[in-house]
Amino acid sequence: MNQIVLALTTAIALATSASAHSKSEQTTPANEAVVATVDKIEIRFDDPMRVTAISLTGPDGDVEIARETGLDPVATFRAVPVAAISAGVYTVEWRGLSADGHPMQSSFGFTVAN
Ligand SMILES: [Cu+2]
Repeated sequence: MNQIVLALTTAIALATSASAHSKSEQTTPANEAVVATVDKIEIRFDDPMRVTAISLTGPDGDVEIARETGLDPVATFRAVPVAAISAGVYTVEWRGLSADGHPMQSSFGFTVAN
């Protein structure tokens, strides 16, 4: 009986780790960084993420960005600002679909100083 319980516990633990959410590991610019300019926005994931929505908001509101990676799951998501970015505090918000199929969302921020 105890062996059956142990085997079940192990199976559940394996299933849980195999279906863990993808998550954001690092970003460019780094969260809370102070940068002189922004020529790209990158989000690196531990497992491929399908980024379904992303926005960049600054002191003057929404900033237009162009995706360089499409709607397929990627380990590194990349987008570029369409125009030069002025000084101020910015927030990137994104939503996506994790490799295990769960919807994810997160945000990070940085300051452009010049
Ligand atoms: Cu999940």
